Amino acid sequence: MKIYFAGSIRGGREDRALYLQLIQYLGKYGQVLTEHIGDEQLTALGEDGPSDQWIYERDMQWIVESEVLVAEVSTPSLGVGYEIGRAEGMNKKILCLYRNQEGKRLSAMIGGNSGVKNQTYANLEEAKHQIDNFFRMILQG
Ligand code: 6IA
Repeated sequence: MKIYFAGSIRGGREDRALYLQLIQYLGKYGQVLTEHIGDEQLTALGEDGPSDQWIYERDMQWIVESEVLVAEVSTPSLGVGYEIGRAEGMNKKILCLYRNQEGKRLSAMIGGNSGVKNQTYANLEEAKHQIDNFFRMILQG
């Protein structure tokens, strides 16, 4: 199964170590196309490498190919929100993982959206548990 993992890049890289751990865990269920999102070297500027147009086209193609999109949505990111909306339009199965943080609230466009599975978690173990539940649901059809 191809899995698209979405996590903030230019929205802020504070959670990159967590993204890496989630990506590694998702490997249990399939091929994660977007492993670079956990890359320690990738900064919020994303300054090196291919053009933005190239990145956009490749990422859209990967969403088309994926069966599932898992997004970590604790750090608000235009790109992640856009990917969720596009994936929803393609009828992909979508899990959004959100860590409750004092003084912050998840966008209503995600939190109020019945087209995605929203789950909150407090730590990595809980996030893994939510991932397991989500894939159990999918695999049971
Ligand atoms: O708005 P954001 O940058 O936070 O959006 C992050 C989301 O958009 C991620 O889930 C990615 O799938 C996608 N995305 C945004 N920028 C990149 C990117 N730039 N590389 C891959 N996916 C991206 C880095 C360029 C790199 C070669 C240095």
